[in-house]
Amino acid sequence: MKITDARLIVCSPDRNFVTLRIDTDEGIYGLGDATLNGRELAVASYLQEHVVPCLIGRDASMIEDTWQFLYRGAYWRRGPVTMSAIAAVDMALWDIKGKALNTPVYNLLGGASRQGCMVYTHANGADIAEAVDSVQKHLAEGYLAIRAQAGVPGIASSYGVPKAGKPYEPAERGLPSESVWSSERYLRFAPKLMEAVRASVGPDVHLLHDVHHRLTPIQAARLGKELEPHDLFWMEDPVPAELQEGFRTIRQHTTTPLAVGEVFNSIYDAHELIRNQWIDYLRMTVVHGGGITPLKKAADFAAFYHVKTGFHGATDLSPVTMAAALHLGLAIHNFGIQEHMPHTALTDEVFPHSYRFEAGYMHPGDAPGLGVEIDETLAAKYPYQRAYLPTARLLDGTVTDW
Ligand code: CS2
Ligand code: MG
Repeated sequence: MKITDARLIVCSPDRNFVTLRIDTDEGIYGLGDATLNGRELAVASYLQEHVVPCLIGRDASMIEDTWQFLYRGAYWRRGPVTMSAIAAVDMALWDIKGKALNTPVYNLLGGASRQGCMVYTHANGADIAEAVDSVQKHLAEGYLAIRAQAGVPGIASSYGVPKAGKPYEPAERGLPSESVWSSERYLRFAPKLMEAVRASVGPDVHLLHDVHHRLTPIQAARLGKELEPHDLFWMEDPVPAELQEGFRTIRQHTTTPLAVGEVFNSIYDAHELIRNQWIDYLRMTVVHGGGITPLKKAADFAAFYHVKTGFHGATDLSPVTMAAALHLGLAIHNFGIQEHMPHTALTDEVFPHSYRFEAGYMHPGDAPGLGVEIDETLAAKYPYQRAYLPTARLLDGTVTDW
């Protein structure tokens, strides 16, 4: 089965997405997600200018060989742009293989290991009361696991909390916005938030919280200890994770489970964290981690060290990545949980899909391949609009991590 064409579909139904379509001489095509929030056109250009010319004529059935060719053949390795581009090719080839064999991709990864993938969604509010209400709303929708975030007193706008009246969207059209951050004010507040949320839901609901890379290791150690009575499913991204060893400090002080990795693009970003059991959940995502092929390997490596998966699933990853994550999550043994920030209705209209939510779980469906399509006519009505992730500064103006 030869690749005859590969082309990019860049669109912006409520937010930007980059999709790769690969066509073959047997009339079967596959889709891959290449979306990198805030740097979408960098990946589109990498694919269009440097990868697509190498794909034409290649055997579409050779998924591993194509991945190795694109990874090692570039000479320059890793990084979110390169790995998102390789991921899009990888996802499309798995989609093609599933369609050619008339089976869903999870069947090619070992078959289902569970009935469905438990998911968590985002609850948030301008203050604790609003956040508690938001948690209750999502409980009523059937979620068994919920992430809680709230506005921090004394900080104008906090991570994970939408601007008044808008759905939360981690990308803003126009140039990067600047917000102010104070870890001190946050550290005084976060335990109160999680105490109130736990009191409102009782002991059985899985609660998660995202620190979003903002603390030092010892601050994260303090927060983890103070959150222990509220029995979190995980505390996410406590510190920027370039220094994997920073997690040793956190681990020495707290039993609150730790999750990290949504910004990782290679197992080498996490292998010390996993080998030393400094984390409990690996958050790498199919699109930014290089595709299904390397994510399966990363999950298998993590399994040896009692580390489970918690694949990233924000709205800035397209429905193609959500589908791929669910196929992988359904098959691997050490699945932990899947993030589910539902896309907007318009995005779901542009990307019709077979995955479904039911009673706190998601299933990829049994359509051959990944089970996602793209309505190119509708997509063309929503052209790309430059958008950036927000940035942040401390109270004294020093740039910090958003
Ligand atoms: C967040 C993301 O979902 C999460 O855990 O960290 O929403 C993140 O802020 C965005 O994906 C950044 O593009
Ligand atoms: Mg996060």
